[in-house]
Amino acid sequence: MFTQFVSEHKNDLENIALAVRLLGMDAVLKAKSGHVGLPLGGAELGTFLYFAVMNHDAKQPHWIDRDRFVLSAGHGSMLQYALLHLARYDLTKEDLTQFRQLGSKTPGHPEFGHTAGIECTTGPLGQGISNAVGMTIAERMLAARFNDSHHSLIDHRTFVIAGDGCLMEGVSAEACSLAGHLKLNRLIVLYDANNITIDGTIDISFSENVGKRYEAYGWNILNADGNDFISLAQAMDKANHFSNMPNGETGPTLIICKGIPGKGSPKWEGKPKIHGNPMSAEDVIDAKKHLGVSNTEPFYIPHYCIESANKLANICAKKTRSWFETFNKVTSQWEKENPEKYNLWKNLFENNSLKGFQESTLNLAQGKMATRTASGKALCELAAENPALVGGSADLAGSNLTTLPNTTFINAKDFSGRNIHFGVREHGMAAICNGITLHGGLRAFCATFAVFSDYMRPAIRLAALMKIPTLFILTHDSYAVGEDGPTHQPIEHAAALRAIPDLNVYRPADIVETFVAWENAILSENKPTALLLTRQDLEDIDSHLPEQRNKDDIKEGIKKGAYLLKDFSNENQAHKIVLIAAGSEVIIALNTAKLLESKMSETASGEKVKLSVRVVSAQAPQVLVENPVTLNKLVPKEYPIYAIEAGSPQSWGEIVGRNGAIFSMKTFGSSAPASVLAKHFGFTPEAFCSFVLNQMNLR
Ligand SMILES: Cc1ncc(C[n+]2csc(CCOP(=O)(O)OP(=O)(O)O)c2C)c(N)n1
Repeated sequence: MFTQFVSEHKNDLENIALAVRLLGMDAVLKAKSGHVGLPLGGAELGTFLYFAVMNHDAKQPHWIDRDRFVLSAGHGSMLQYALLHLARYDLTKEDLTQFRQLGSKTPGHPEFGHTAGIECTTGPLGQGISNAVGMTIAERMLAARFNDSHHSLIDHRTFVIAGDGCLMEGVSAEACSLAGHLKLNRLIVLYDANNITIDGTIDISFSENVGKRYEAYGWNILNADGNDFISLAQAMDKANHFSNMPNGETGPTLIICKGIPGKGSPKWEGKPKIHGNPMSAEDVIDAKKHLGVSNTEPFYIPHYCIESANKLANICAKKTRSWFETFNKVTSQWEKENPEKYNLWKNLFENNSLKGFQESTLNLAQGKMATRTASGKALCELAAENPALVGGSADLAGSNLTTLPNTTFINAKDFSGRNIHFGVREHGMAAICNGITLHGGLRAFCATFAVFSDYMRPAIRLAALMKIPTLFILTHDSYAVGEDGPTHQPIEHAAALRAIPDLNVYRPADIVETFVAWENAILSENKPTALLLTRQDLEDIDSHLPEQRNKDDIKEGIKKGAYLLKDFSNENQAHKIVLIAAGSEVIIALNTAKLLESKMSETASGEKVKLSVRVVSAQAPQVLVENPVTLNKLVPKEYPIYAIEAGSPQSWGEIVGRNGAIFSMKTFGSSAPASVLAKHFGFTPEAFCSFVLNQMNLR
């Protein structure tokens, strides 16, 4: 089918590839930076996908059943920008002239949410291809929910262009291994095997047989000449055959495309240096002449190239129209005969926001328990209301408490479940979950021990950068992991996560705070959330207060980062101080306040002093510092402020200022029972009390 199409339209495709090369060279030259290697060497790969293979429509860039395309080799962004422009997406020639300039639609690497037609932000190598695995999983899960023997409303492929760099990265190995295991035959990767990376030819560091490695993952391996449309089409016909097989029959496909780096530039063809930006203005003019274009004016595209692009883009758009005709027919039938499916479709695709808890559920959130247990309960409650929620853990489901009830784990043959076994692949898991969320229709959660968030960090960062609400559940959040020792006890992780812009990081102190954190996470539409949760049981804070907290205060508190748990006692003459804490240390702060208030303290000169203590619970100290009004109200500068957290101190400096101090951890943890470690590291009311008194020169 593709071979026939390409034979019929070979001239048009060649014209478009020519335009891609011209635009790529001009944009990189004008920007004086960027990567011209891919627009030159990969012009045929991109043109082939956008104009001969994919079902997509520039006028409907969010059409749910469009084929997804991921430029995993994001440094070659000008390849994609040129293709989007030629395919008539909302990207003008003027936009291309602004390549890499401030505020342009054509930033250095493709950015999701910024430029029409960009499915995900790429550039950190290996992430894009891993996102694509997630998109393919999402497609299969949605297909299992909506397709029947008569109609396939969800029926698309996910295509990737990846280079040597992407396939060297560990994250791609994790994700592609799972893709093979799940036999994701709708994933088709065009591997631009051009033998070069930045430092030279790949033989300096990369000598395995990539095809054999992917074959071992369970992929189909095909070969093609990356600069020859017919060769590409022949391979794609086979890949397409694989992708049409039923679930569980065959794996994804890797087409190893041997191409010539820098093709089109007589000076740079085949040279490793072409990866970056070596072409001078003269080199560009020479290349244009070599390509048969005598008008060397910057950004000039011959009219025949535009005509070819328009012609093939029109053919493409027709497929979208026919999908909508089927869609209208099928859904009006569902509306009458299958309201469950009809409502599910509406729920997943038309109501953008997910649902929070029923008020009554929040009231039931009571009792002593680990916040991971509270999280498990919250997740189950929310999953019952939100069919979009899907996900799992990196082989720690029993510890992270993330398995959804009343549903199954997906497997190669059956994607109707909502649980996913990611295996021990944290980085791949996080990137895959971003892909699931990016796909649309589903919201992914994933889980592991907090200490291993380091393994997921690049993907968590990208979720924040893309402003997508993927959920990261991170349990076992302190030294209180206990006997497993320092390798498993997070220290700097909370602070490191809080340092990521646009990531909601919540460290709840008990069951109610956990429920409220979960609700916020679910209602977030444009920020990912990381939940830091305890392994150990925590007291229900209400049981330590004279009266129950007001749920609205907690809800408001999470939005502003903190809320008041206990105010100063009314005693006149007392010295006022504020204690502030997050997570498992909140209860310590509360009990410390009681201790401090229960006795008279003494200055060095023997003067008696009475302390009056306010306690603030700060699930998100990084949010609190962004809300100066709340910060000043809850923790006024005029009082000494003492923070406590079983982790690195960095989150609290701005809050306590120079008049306060932070009780934290500056060493790794240790292997021992949690209760022993609590005493050893001083996370007890008695030790914190001594710390505070000491700081105030009191006894
Ligand atoms: C995680 C990560 N590490 C390093 C880089 C910097 N970098 C950008 S492109 C590149 C080489 C990529 O080689 P390849 O994928 O073969 O692309 P080609 O040279 O063929 O364009 C590197 C190391 C990056 N973008 N991401």
